[in-house]
Amino acid sequence: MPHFDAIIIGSGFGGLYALHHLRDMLGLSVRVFDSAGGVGGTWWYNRYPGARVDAPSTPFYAYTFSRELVEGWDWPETQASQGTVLAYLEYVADQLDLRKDIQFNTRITDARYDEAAQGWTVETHSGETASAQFLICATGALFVANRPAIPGIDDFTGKICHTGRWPHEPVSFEGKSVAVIGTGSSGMQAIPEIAKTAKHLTVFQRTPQFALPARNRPLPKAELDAFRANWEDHRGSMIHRGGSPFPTTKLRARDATAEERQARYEQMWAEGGMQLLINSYRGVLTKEALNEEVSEFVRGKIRETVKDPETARKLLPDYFIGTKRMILDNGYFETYNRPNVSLVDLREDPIETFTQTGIRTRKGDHPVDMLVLATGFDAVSGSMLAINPKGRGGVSLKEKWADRFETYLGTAIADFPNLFMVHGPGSPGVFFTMPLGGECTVNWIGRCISHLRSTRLGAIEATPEAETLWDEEIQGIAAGTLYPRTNSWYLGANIPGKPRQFLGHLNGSSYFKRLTEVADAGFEGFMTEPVR
Ligand code: NA7
Repeated sequence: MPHFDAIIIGSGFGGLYALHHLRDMLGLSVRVFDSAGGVGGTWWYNRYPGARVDAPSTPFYAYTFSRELVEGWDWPETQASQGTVLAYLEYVADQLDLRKDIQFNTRITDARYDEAAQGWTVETHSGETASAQFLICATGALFVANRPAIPGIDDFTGKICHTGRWPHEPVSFEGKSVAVIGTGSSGMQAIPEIAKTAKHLTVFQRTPQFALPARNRPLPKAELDAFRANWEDHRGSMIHRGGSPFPTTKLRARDATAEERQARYEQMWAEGGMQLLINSYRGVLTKEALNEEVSEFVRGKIRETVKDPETARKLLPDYFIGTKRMILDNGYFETYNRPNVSLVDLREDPIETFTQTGIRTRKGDHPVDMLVLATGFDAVSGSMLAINPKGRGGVSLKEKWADRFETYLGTAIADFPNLFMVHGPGSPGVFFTMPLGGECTVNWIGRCISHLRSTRLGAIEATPEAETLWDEEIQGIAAGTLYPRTNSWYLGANIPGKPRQFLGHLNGSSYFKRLTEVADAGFEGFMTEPVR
C-alpha cells in the first residue's frame, strides 16, 4: 500500500492549493484523489448553461498567493463563466505541475484512522488503498447533489439532468418541452439560457427568490492591470474586509429621508452586483425594518420587469433579502415575458406525481420531454458524510454528526486526529471569497503540520470542549443577524431530516485572525500525542 505524508481529497480550488502548499512549500509527499475526470471541483461538475460565479468575481475569485498566476491570467469578464473558471484552474494545474500527483476518476469510499500508526488509510471505489499521516478533505461545500424524492420521478421516461452533475456532452433543448425545478442560483442562471431554444419551458418554483442585477461586462485590460499593480494591498484588504477588497458603507439609514434612501437604492441597483445589499446602508442583514425596505425595493423591480401581473405576483419573495444566498441576475425576470415560458407556483399548485411523459400538479398535467433539476446540494456537510470517515475507536462521522455538525474552527473534528477540512461546517466557507478563504485555511493547516513535525508530535486533535465553544460562537454570531429566520441551505433546511444548525462563520476576517491566534497560542483547543 503506498504511503504519503498527506492525502488530499478533492482537486478544486482548495485541493489544488493544498497540493501546491504541502508539496512545494513544505516538501511533503502528497497524493490527491478526485472522483472527477479533471481538476476544478465544483467547476468541473457544474457545467449547466449559464453557470457563472455567483458574485461579482473577477479578478477576485482567483488565487492570490502567487504574483505569477495573477499576472499570467487575463479575466475577460467581471462575472466569470464556468468555462473560464475551469480553464483558469487547468492553467494553474499546468503552471504548478500539479496533475502528476492527482489520481482522477477515483472516488474515496472509506477512510479509517489507525490509532497505532497515527495516520489514515483510504479506500477507493475500485478497492485500492493508500495511507498517510494527514488527511486533508477539500471535498467542497456544494458537492453532493440534492435529488428530491418526488413521487413517480423514476417512471419519467425523458432525460433528467441535475445542474450540479451536468453531462459533458452537449445538451440540446431545441424543440423540447423542458421543466426546471428549482430557482436558486443554478436555476436562475440556467433558465434564461434554456428559454432561448426550448419549445416551451415550465419553471416549477417552491420559493420565489431575490436577485440583484449582475451587470456583467467585459473587464478592460487597463482595469485588470490596475488591480494587479496593487495586488498585495487588495489581498490584505480582502482578508480584513470579509473577502472583498473594497470598504463597505458607513452610512446609516436613519440619517436619511425616505426619498434619499430610495435614491440611494436606485444608485446601488444601477451599480449592480452586491452593492444594494452591502453598500446602501449599514445593517441590511441585521436590521429588520431596513431589510424589509430594501426587500420591498427589489420586489418593486420585479413588478416593473415582469409584464404579466399574476406571474409577477408569484415571483415576489417573502423572506429577508440576503438571508438566502444572494443571486446575481442576468435576465432571469425578463425571461418570464417570453411567450414560451410559464411558471408554476408549487405553494399554490404542488406536484402530485411524475408520469412517464410529464409532471402532474394539483391543477393539471404538464407535458415534459426533459427535466432539469436545479435543486441544489446537501451543502457543507454532505461531501464529508459521503466519505464518512471513521475516527478513534472506529466511530463514523455519520454517528458523530447524527444530531449536530460538531467541529472546531470548521477544520478539525474531535476523535478524528490528523484530519483537516477546508470549508467544513463552522468555517467561513461560502460567506467569504472561497479561493482566498481556502488559501488562508490551507496555510494554517500547513502551519499545524509543520508544528507537529518540528516538535516530534504524531497526532493532533480538537478537544470536545473546544468544539462545544466553537459551535456556541458560530450560532451566537448568526443569532445577531436575520439569517436564522429564513429557511435556507445555510441552515440545512433544504434537506429533509438534516439537523438544523447554522453552518458557517459569518465573520471571515475575525475567523482568520482567530486561526492565527490559536496557532500562536500553541494550537489552543487541541490535544497532541508524541510520535509513537
Ligand atoms: P439552491 O440555492 O439550494 O437552490 C435549489 C432550488 O431548488 C431552490 O429554489 C429550492 O427551493 C428548490 N428545491 C429544492 N428541493 C425542491 C423540491 N423538492 N421541490 C421543489 N423545489 C425544490 O441550489 P443552487 O444549485 O441553485 O445553488 C447552490 C449554491 O451554488 C448557490 O448558493 C451558489 O453558492 C452556488 P427552496 O428555496 O429550498 O424552497
